[in-house]
Amino acid sequence: MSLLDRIASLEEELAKAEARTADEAERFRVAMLGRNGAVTELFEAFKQVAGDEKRALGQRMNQLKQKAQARWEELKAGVNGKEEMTASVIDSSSPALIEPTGSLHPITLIRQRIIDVFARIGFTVSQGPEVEDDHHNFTALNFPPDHPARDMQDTFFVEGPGGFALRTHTSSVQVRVMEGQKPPIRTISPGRVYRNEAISARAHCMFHQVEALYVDEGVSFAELKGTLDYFAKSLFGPEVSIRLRPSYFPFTEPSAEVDMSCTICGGPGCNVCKHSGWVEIMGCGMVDPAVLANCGIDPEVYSGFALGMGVERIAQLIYRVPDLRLYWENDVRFLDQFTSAHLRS
Ligand code: 2NL
Repeated sequence: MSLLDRIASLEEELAKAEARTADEAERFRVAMLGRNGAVTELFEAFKQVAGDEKRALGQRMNQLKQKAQARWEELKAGVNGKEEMTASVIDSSSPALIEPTGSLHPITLIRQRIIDVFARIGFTVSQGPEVEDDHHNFTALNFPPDHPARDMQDTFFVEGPGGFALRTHTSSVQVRVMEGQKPPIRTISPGRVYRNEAISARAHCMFHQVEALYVDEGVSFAELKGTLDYFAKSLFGPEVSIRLRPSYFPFTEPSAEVDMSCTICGGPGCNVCKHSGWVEIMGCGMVDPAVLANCGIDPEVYSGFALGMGVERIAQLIYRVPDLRLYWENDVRFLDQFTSAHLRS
């Protein structure tokens, strides 16, 4: 048989070859491409061919070798597929795979905890528009016409007529509640608020606020203090205490900043409390009688307290978030820490 005929018959053999197991595929490789394999032997014979004939045959020889190799790869792949099929018997005793789950955002988690704490003492949740008019965001709240918060530098104004702006606090929602409802009023207003600030580790142009408002006959500062103490202990633990520092807001009189004993160091001082033992958690005060009157509530009959806090700030204290920008970068290494999957053991 000529070399050309032997090549052709081997190619036929290659095409017909089959393998049902890995052993059979390996036997094919040895029979064809092994040291004494048919293809290898043909190459030995090829060495004897005379020079000019060699060039013409060389290409066919190389094709044969490539075909043999390709066929071997095919047989191997087919075998692997089949072996996997027979091996995929379900092992009902093996532990279930826990699929990775998404998570609620830390701001969502803390906002819900704050809502729950107020819900237990009878506060409802109120919502309102994020684009507000001047009346609800400023005027009704006693902001004088020349107040700096009304400045372009502090507030995002919406282009066009009507003097609309992105609300700078959710007090605007509380104004809407008072305008539409008679006391007693017990409500909180969680929501996004906007301030025209440069973004840094401590400030953002958007943050989340929860305000609380209680209006009824005879509401006193003592009830405000009691509510603040209840709130701090519910959220941070029974060992925390609060203190008030006099402050100023246009819409409350008197007004105060609320500090809580530092939950990180417990008193002696650390970086978080700047070595004072106290951390600021919110602002509060008695609703200014002028604000009640602006909202159609008779200040001779009713009084009220209000408070407002930043959710990012509260979440920062609970989760020890070092930089506010982490909340909005959506880095899964940050977000993953709030999934419940890693809490399962
Ligand atoms: C803060 C301080 C505060 C209020 C919000 C309020 C609302 C009405 C009337 C009077 Cl309708 N007051 N809200 C009062 C005191 C402080 O927020 O630092 N927020 C992040």
